[in-house]
Amino acid sequence: PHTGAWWRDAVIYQVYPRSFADADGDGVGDIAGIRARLGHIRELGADAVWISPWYVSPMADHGYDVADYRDIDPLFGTRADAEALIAEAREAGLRIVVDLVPNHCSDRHPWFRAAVAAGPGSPERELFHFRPGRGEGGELPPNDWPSNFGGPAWSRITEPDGRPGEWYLRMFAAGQPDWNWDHPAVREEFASVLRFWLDRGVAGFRIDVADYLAKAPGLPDRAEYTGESRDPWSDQDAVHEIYRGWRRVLDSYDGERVFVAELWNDDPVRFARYLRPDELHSAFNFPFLQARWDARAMREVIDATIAEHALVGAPTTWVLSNHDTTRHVTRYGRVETGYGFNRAELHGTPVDLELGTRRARAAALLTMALPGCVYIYQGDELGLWEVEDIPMELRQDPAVVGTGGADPGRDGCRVPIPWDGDRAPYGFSPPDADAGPWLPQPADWKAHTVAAQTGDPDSSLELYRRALAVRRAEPALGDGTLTWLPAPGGVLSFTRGQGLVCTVNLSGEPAELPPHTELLLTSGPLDHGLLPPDTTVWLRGAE
Ligand code: TEU
Repeated sequence: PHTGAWWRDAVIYQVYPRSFADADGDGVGDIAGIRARLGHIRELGADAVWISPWYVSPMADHGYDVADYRDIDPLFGTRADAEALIAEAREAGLRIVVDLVPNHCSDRHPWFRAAVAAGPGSPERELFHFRPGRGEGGELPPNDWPSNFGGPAWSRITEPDGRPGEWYLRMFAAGQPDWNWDHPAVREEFASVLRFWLDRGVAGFRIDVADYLAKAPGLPDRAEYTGESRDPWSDQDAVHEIYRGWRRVLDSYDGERVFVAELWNDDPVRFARYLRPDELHSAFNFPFLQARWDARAMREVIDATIAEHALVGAPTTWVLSNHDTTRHVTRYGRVETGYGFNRAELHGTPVDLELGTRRARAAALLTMALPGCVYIYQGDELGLWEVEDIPMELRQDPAVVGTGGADPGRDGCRVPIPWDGDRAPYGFSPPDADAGPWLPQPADWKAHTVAAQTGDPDSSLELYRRALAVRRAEPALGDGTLTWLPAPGGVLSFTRGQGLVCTVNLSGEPAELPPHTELLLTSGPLDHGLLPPDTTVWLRGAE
C-alpha cells in the first residue's frame, strides 16, 4: 500500500528515554530498557522510533543540553548499547530516528568551557554569542530577548580572573548556551555529527527548535528588529543555507534517511520554506496539535495542512502529543474551556477524563486515517493523561524554576510508563530497584498498564494495535489525498479512495453513518446504529 519513500506515511513512535523503561533500577529509563521493550513498539505496529536525546548531558533540560554529541550519557548506557539498539531495531523492522539539538549545547560542553576559560575577545568565544552587558557595570543583559523558560535569554559568567564578566545568549535554560551558527567551525562540527550517527545506521534526525539556529545580525532588541520573521531570534533566512548543507550530507547516504523539524511557526508560507527537496523532508504539525475539538476548526487545519504541504511536495504529519505538551486526553477533557493548550493558564482546572479519553480515541483514528505520517508519543497508546498533581517540589522541568512556578512545566506528560503490576513502579523499574521512578506515578494506573490493556478489546492499546494493523493492510491509507464527503454540522467525513471512509462525530448529537458495506473499526460503541458524539468510525463505503 505504501508507495514511495517510507517517511511519507510512516508511523513514528516517540521514546522519551528517561521515562520509557528502567533496566538498571536507578529510577530513570535507559537504553537497555528500550531494548527490552522494543517488542511493544513492534507489536503496536510502528515503522520507526524517534528517541529524545540520549547524549552525554548534565540533564539541566533532561538531555536537551548536550555535552558530547557523539556519546551516550552513562545514565542511559553506552555507545555500544545505542549501536545494539539500532541493530536490534533494524532486525525488528524498526528504523531509529535520533534527536539532534543544534541550537544550543550544554554549559559543560568542552567548547563552551574552553570559551569561558579563554576570556573576552578570544576566538573560542566566537563559537557562542558572548556580549558585554548593558548598564554601568555591565549588570544588564545585552538585549531584551526572553528565554523560553522565563526571564531574560542571557546569563552572566564569572571571568577566569574572578570578576563578573560577559553574558552569553541562551534561549532556553542557563545551562543551554546557543551556538553561533555564523561560525564555520560550528557548521563543520554538526556536519560531522550528522555523519557520525548516519554511519551508525540511524534513519534520520528530529531537529530541535529547527528555526532558531540563525539569529538576526547584531542581535537587535525586539523594537529595533525590522526583519520579516516574527522574532529576531528565529526563522531567519540564513537558516535555510544551513539546511541545504545538511541535506547534501544526508543525501550522500542511501536516500532512505530523513529530517523532521521541530518548528513552531504558525505562518504557513514561512513554515513551508523549510520543506523543500533540498532542505528538510518533514516537520511536526503543531497547528493540528493545537486545534480545538471542533469540526470547523479541525477541518480548517486539516485542509490548510494538506494544501500547504502539497504545494511543496512534503508529506503531512499528524501529532497529538509530545514530551513538551499537555497530554491530549487532558486537553480534550477540559470541562470549563472545552479544550486547553495553554498549560500555565489551565493547569489544575477541572478535567473530565472520560470525555477526554473518548475524544483521544476518536482523534487517534482520525490521525491514522489522514494522509501522511503519524507520530505517537509513548503512552498515547495507553490513553495516559497529564499527571497534574505532581507536588511542586518534585517537579524537575527547568521551565518550572525559570518562571517561578507560573508554568507548571512538562513533568506531567513525562511520568514513567506503566508496563505491568498493580502499583508503582508498574514494571517501569525492576522489582529490586534501588530507587523509585524519577517522577511519582499515579496510584490509579493499575488498569492502564500495557499488561492490563493487552487482550482487552475495549482498551486504548488494543484500539491502537487494531487501527495500525488495518492501516498497514489498507492500500487506501497512508500517503495520498482525501475527499470530503457531505456530512451534517459537527461531523467530519472523508474518503481515502478505494471506498475507505473515516467519519468523526465532533458534535453533541448522535449522527447517521454514511452508506457503507462494512464496519472496519470504531473508536467507541455505536448507539442503535448511530455514531455517538466524540466517536470515529472507519467504514468500507458503498461505491
Ligand atoms: O522544545 C522547543 C520549544 O520551544 C517548546 O516546546 C518548549 O519546550 C516550551 O515552549 C517550553 O515550555 C524543544 C524540546 O522539544 C524541548 O524539550 C526542549 O526543552 C527545548 O527544545 C530546548 O532544547
